[in-house]
Amino acid sequence: MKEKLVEKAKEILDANFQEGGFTIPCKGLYPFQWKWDSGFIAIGLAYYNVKNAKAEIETLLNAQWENGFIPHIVFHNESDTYFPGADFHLSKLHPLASKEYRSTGMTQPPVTGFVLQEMLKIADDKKDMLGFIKSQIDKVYDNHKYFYSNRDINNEGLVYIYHNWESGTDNSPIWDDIWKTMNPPEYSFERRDTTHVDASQRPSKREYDHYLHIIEIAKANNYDDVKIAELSPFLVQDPLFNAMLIKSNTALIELYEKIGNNADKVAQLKSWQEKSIKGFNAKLYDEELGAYVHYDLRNNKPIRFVSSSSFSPLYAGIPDKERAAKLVKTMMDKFGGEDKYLCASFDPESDRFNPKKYWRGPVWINLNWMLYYGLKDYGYAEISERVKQDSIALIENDGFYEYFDSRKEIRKTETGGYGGNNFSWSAALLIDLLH
Ligand code: 2M8
Repeated sequence: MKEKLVEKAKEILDANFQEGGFTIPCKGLYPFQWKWDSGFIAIGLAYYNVKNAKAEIETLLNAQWENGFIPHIVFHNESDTYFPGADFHLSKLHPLASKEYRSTGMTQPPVTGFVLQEMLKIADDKKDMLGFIKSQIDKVYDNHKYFYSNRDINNEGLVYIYHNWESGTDNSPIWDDIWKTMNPPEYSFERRDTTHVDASQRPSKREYDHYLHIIEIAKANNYDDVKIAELSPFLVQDPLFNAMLIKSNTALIELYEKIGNNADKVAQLKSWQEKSIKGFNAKLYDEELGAYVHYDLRNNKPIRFVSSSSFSPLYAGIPDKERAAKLVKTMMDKFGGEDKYLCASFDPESDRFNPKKYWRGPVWINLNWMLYYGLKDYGYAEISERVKQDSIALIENDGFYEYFDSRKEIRKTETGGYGGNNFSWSAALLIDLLH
């Protein structure tokens, strides 16, 4: 069974790999290169196709802007199966945008640092992989420098995101209260996602109005970071995003130490890291909820909901042992019942939970993958093993879907896999989990 699943996963990754040297997340639905998808995909590829794994990362980093920014989507081709595309985002408005690649003017969680480290762990030929990393690592460092120089506006070691698409958890109920502070125009546009996937599993038209409106504001200001920080109605410190940055800092420090001769960069990374971990624990932990939460910088208040992002700091070594124990208890109490697969993307006890709709409740394999390793590192062998086995079972029973229903019993009458099928990061991370 294991061999068959891995074989199928490889077939999916191979079919989604494109001539331009990158992998689409899913045929039709997502026809370009996405930043954090690319990272997870490269991990899977590293097990059996080192050439493609390297190409994946190199292609993404080639689209980096002169200020170190790495965009969330790189529009390598002219596909019109996706909205909003290159002509809407207009990255060229920013003076330092890539001249060669069209992209969005927003980013996504900074996973590339820890992905490079994973690739080194996986590679048989360590010398060759370290050589590759040496050729790319400064770009990732520059990306971190971009974040700390432009997005830590209060100098507290925490960077902001200015759009829900930057979070990766696009329509999470976390953002609902922010939408209530906005009243965007009703744009007319042609959605493409709902031609590929059941509309009830995707964000609503009105939600898309909000998403587009934030971009219109950023575009009117040529994607200038200072202006965005001043004017964007959405300005959030996201625990998942910041945990990814911290995890990648650790990876960059260890990789630079292996490479040698980079004492200045190592010192800088260590200083960012110290401040970030301190700021993170001081500001984003909610004692009463026993979980990390988002902070709404625009409206100056914590967003007090528990989601799978709340537990992602385990993957980055952020909580101390005592706090980690509280996090695990919260996770198991709310998300961990025997009738459920771990780990729903949003609090199943909340009235905002929706088990079928995108980031409002379903299980996502990339978050599970992080939780598996995080829990394991903190010594929760049994629970981490359950996260792993649940992830495998979901894919085995339902298929290589984009997201999954956490409720076991619904499978008596229907399938529990939703969104796009033959989804690349579900395939790539399964290869890692089964290794
Ligand atoms: C989803 O997001 C895109 C926008 O970026 C969309 O809905 O059109 C999210 O799940 C995101 O995290 C992911 O990177 C992307 C591609 O898989 O799809």
